[in-house]
Amino acid sequence: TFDGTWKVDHNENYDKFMEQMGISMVKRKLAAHDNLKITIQHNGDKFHVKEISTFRTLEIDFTLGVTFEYSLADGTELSGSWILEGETLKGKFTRKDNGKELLTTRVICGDELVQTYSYDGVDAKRIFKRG
Ligand code: MYR
Repeated sequence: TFDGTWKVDHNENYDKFMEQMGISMVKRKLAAHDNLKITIQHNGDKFHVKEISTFRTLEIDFTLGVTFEYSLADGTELSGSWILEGETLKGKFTRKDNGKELLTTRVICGDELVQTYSYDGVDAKRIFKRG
């Protein structure tokens, strides 16, 4: 289950991914150490995610398959939705400023939650441990 609190442990190719997203070097350096912690609770199709980082604290509610809005810490606005395919949460979001797609997945691997990101040909991962 995805439920519980997850703290980011390490990243793979996240700097390149953020660069592709157009994020400045200074912001990327900060974002690489954002101490992201997410708490996921879900009940059927309804998810509640609490996100805490050095940038902000916010709470997000979404329903699988239902489009919602989400803003990144730098203000970039996305619109999209999550679905569950087997054991994998698959998110398909679109940037409102340029129409490009950001794909993301969440999957539990052993005692880790692995989130993948894909944007404009660049893939990255953030690996979380229970916290
Ligand atoms: C959630 O389930 O946590 C809320 C919705 C997440 C939407 C997509 C997340 C993409 C985050 C990309 C980070 C990019 C930093 C450049």
